[in-house]
Amino acid sequence: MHSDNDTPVQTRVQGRVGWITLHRPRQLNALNDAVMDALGAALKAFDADDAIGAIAITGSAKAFAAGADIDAMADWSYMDVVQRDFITRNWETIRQVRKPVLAAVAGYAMGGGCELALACDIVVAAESARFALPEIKLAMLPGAGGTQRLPRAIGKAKAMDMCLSARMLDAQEADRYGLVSRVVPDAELLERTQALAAQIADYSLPALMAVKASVNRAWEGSLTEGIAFERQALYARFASVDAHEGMHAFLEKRPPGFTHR
Ligand code: CO8
Repeated sequence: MHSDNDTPVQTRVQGRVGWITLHRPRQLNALNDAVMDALGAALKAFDADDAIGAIAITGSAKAFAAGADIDAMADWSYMDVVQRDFITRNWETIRQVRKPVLAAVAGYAMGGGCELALACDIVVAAESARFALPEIKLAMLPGAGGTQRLPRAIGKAKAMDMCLSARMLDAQEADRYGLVSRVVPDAELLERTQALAAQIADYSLPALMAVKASVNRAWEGSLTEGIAFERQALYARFASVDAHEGMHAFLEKRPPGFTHR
């Protein structure tokens, strides 16, 4: 019999989709080092696996993740945080994954849990999903990219409101503000995310990676730099057998047979 902490992250493969399920139910999937290490390892393994075309991260029906593990952090000193390389060691892994990463969010996505969703490429939210960056209540700050990604996602006015007042958004508000990609009924969350991930995983992988890298340029940099990056990514598509196959298949009114998936 395993305790919760023996399996803080569970993985499974469905078709070409690699699923990662956060599994610390008693702590609402609070993100401690064990969870983040296991999440980082699972992401790296799926990113390197030729049989996987897209990755999906989920939690439980009650919580995607309730944030960084407050119990673990409460007595850390500044030096503890610096020495364990608190953020870089795993949150940078999420940035380095080149395949599309989907978040399937039900229940609480708070603090680091909301930041984890923000770090994913597509967020599918169940009706029950709740998003907040409540770190201010702890005299902390959303330090896993939250103060940077949230304003980019929903604009400064809404982001300041969430970060300074700890305002919690329900799924419909999060959808309206652009924090999530789609809202689905709770009972359909995994099935709908699987269908979307499987659809994406069926496309040409180098094309998916090029699109992801280009959209991230828009997210991260200037328009001029982003346009230049996008142009090179587009030109590189013409060196790809899949792009020629995709266009010819359209002209010949048949499904494409991509070589690189
Ligand atoms: N850390 C540790 N334990 C937690 C956390 C957490 N973030 N959230 C919940 N738990 C534990 C509770 O202590 C409780 O444990 P116990 O049963 O032993 O008392 C158990 O989970 C169930 O929680 P509740 O009884 O509180 O459940 P409720 O349904 O009443 O409330 C809430 C659910 C609203 C989600 C509530 O638990 C809550 O407010 N949690 C804290 C949310 C929060 O403040 N998150 C931000 C944390 S700070 C942060 O994320 C910093 C990010 C920057 C660095 C990121 C690096 C990873």
